[in-house]
Amino acid sequence: MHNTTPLDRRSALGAMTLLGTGALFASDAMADGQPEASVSRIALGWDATTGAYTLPPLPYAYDALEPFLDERTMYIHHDKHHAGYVRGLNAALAALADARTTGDSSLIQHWTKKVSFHGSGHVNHTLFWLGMAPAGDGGGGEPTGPLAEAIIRDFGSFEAFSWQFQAAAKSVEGSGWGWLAFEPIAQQLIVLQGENQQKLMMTGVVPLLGIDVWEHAYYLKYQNRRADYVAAFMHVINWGHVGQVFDRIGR
Ligand code: MN3
Repeated sequence: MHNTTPLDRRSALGAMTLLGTGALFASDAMADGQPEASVSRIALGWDATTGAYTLPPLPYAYDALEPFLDERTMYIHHDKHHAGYVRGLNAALAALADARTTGDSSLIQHWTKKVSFHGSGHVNHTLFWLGMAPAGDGGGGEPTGPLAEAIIRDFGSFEAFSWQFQAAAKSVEGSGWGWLAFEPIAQQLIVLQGENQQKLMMTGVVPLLGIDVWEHAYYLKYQNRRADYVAAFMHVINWGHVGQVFDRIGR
C-alpha cells in the first residue's frame, strides 16, 4: 500500500536533494521511467498542490509494537519528533525560496544544511515506521525470498548480518541510525551507521531498513540500555516490507 504511487522523475530528483547525494534511489534505475525509491510520494506526505511535505499517520496503532517499543515513546516520537522534521524541512525550503526572490545569499548555507538535516529526518523516520510491524503479525523473524538470498550472499548468513547490524546500531557515536542499505554500483547490501540524521551515509546508496538510535527513540523504556532496545527492535522488523523495497530497487 505504501509503494503503489510512483515518484516521477521530477519529484524523485527533488527528493534526491534531501539526502544530497541520491540516497533515495539507484541513479540508473530511471532509464525505463520506473521509480526506484525507498519510499513513495504518498508515504513521504508530499503534497504537490501546496508544494509542502505533510506528516502521514503512523501506519499502525501507537501501542502496536508493545512490549518492544512502548506506546508513549511511539506517540511522542511520531507526533512530536517526526512532525518537527517535517515542519523544519518545509520551513527551510520556504526560506530558500524567499532567498531566491530577495537575492540575499547570507543564509543560504544555514538553510541548505537545514534541508539536509530535516529532510533526512523526514525520510529516515518514514522508513523507520514502515520497517516495523507488530511482533508475530508481520514483525520479527527473518526475511525470505530474494532479500534473504542477498543477505546470505553479502553477509554470509542472516545471523552474521543481524550481528553486524546490531553492533553498528549500538555503537553509533551520539545520536544517529543503523542502516541496511543497497549499494547500487557494486549491487550489494551493506550496513552503515548514520550520525544525526544525514551524516556518514555513503553516496548513492539506497536505505532499506533503519533503526533510530537517538535517545528519544528508546529512553523512556530502556534509559541508557541502547543494546536492549536494539535487540528488541529485531522482534518488530517488517521483513516483508523491506523485501518489497529490495525487490524494487535491489534487483
Ligand atoms: Mn527519531
